[in-house]
Amino acid sequence: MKLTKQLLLASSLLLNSALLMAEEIVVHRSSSCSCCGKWVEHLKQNHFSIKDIVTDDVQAIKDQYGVKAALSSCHTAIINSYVVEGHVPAADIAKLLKTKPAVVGISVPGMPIGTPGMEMGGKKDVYDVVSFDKQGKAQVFSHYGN
Ligand SMILES: [Cu+2]
Repeated sequence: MKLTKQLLLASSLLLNSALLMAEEIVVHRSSSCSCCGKWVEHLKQNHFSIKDIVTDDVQAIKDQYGVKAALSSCHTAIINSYVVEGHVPAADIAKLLKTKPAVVGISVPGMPIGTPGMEMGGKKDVYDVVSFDKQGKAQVFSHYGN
């Protein structure tokens, strides 16, 4: 029956999104980084399950996962073997998990104002979320602002 098929499709879609959120994100950040904590709050609000690792040596994690200096930001997170560097919006992490591109991870290099965790009133920088490969070659993944 057509209806049964639609019901099956609907339930498998629900299952997919449930699985997506069940994926744990491991966040490495230093205790002195307040914007990192705010980004973790942003993930919580978007129903991610979070393993929050406070460390004095976030750079060691960046070196381990191949996050080059030009791509780096304050905190480094890992989800489903992907690197999520810096103040990446939750929607882009969901997009990463859904589209599964052949990249090392995604990043918002630096700390643009107006990214999740970097709110400063109504001020918003124009910024890109980039994906990057092992060589550190970056490509625009999402664009925000004008
Ligand atoms: Cu930050």
